Amino acid sequence: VCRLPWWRPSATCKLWQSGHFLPWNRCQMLSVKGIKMTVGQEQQAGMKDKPVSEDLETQLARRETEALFQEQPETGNQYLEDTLLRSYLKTHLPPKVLEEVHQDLERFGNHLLTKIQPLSWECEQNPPVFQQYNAWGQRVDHIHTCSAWRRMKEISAEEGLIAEAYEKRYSNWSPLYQAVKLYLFSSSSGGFSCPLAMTDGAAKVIESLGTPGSLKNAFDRLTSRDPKKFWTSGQWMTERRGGSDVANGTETVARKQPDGTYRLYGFKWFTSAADSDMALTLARIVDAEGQCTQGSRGLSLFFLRVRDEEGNLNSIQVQRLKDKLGTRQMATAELWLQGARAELISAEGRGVAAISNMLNITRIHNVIGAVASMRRMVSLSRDYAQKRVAFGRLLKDHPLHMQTIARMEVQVRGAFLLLMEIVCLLGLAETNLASEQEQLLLRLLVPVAKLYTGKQASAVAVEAMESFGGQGYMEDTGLPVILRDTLVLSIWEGTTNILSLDVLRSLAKSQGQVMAVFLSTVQKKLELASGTEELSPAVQRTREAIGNLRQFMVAAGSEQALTMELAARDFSYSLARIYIG
Ligand code: UCC
Repeated sequence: VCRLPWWRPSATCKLWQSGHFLPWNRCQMLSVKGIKMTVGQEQQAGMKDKPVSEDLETQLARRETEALFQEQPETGNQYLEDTLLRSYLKTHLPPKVLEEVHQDLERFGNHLLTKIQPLSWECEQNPPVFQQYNAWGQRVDHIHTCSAWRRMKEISAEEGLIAEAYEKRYSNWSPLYQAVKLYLFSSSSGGFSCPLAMTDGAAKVIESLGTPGSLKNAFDRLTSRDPKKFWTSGQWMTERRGGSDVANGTETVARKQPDGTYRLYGFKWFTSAADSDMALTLARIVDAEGQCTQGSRGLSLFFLRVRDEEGNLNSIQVQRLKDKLGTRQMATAELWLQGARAELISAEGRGVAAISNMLNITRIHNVIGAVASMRRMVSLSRDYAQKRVAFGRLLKDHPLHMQTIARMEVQVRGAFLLLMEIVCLLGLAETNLASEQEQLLLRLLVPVAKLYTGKQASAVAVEAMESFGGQGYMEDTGLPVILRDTLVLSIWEGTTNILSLDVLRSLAKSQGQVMAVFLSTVQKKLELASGTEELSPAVQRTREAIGNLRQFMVAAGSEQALTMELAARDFSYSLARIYIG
């Protein structure tokens, strides 16, 4: 009752003073003036002259309404509840690894439920705030983040969400273990998955460069389990001309300094997790004549700290924070680089190739985020179906409703298995155990999975939202937050079309070898599946799809490049569906 802003226990309210609420029938015996008013009308009328009975009437009327409210859908320990995840780990991990990992994941699942999930909501409620000037007119450019967001950073270190992959405690299984933790964390991370993606990508780039001495400190911090040491990284690629055509869109220039470092000048138009400690970014090196090479060949990769030891910005000005549809928990900013001190970390002109290591990692994180958000939405939908009664039955007893949920469940499971395939391959590649074929397959499957699951996640999230009826559309259920955050997955880290073209790039660069590996891998899986009677219709359909794909490729071989470009998206979707199948 006290939650209602218009209800105040007044001096005249004897009932309140006595500490008793009368039952409904006794209430009716009191004054009945105004008793037919609705809650809304009463609000308008105000409370000043209301008789005692009116308060009670409203309370009780409201209680009756409350009795109509639905039970809230919930998830429990997401690790324990995820039967596919658990069976996957059981069938793939060596027993010793499984034992240790299982214990940690069960604990982590509880921690997510009790401690981390509430922080996630806090992050959503307290988005970052940008303060450009202090009270005395000095420019401070401070991005204020909430305590829950900062706690997420500590938790990420404590849980080893990045460290796990680099410590390689479980050899080639470490990246899979890391991915599973990130998958469980993702939907409860309050957007912190984004800085983690870029942090992992930056660590990967530094590792692939052989961790040069000058970057050792950064690498140790990115991969640290100590919250006091742990750094996150940004990935500043997008400039005002756009984010896909990096080769032509990058205007930032780098001027070499006498001490061998560089100073960067330019405008980074979309920098996610702008509160990060460091960043990797692209710029064009200016020669002695003040000229620089245009296009991709003019781009080099740089490392920079965002602030110095005293906390001052590294000759960077924050123009403003972006006003985004989703991922509002995370500060995305427009940044002016006004001579930011940076270190060249790629060969000159090899910036795009060097940062592609980062892109491939962040794209895998994108897949993790996509599968996680689908999992969360469908799990909530499933739970709700066991609680909500409509037309005299629980939703779960309505066949059409269950068919809808089952179809979503198939989507999630397929996407999950595709993700697991990728992180298994990544694990082999990271430990130098991957064959050339496995490396090629990984190169192909990353863009395929990113583009497919990014789109799939939005569709599944919308469908799942509908399964809650109007409630799904209500902000305070938290469901629209998941939907908004999911919508970005097909946009950032390469849009669907850009990634479809990346699929073609991988085909061209390997002279078709990636396709040969893809087809032989799928054939092997089909042979295994054909031993199971129940799977024969699925095997048959997948074989037909492969037949169509082969026919298309033969026909496209004699066509212009335009044909392949026009087909790139459908072609990539086919690869995803066949592999998932
Ligand atoms: O910055 C961002 C942060 C947002 C936060 C994200 C967090 C995600 C978290 C999710 C958690 C839930 S968003 C901005 C992201 N921007 C992009 O993704 C860029 C999209 N555009 C592309 O991907 C384009 O295709 C480009 C930039 C790669 C095209 O560049 P170029 O220079 O025109 O491409 P080239 O000339 O074809 O490639 C240059 C070299 C080639 O190597 P060489 O020279 O040896 O032949 C390519 O093979 O780079 C190589 N390369 C690659 N190698 C290009 N892409 C790849 C790749 N994916 N893998 C390996």
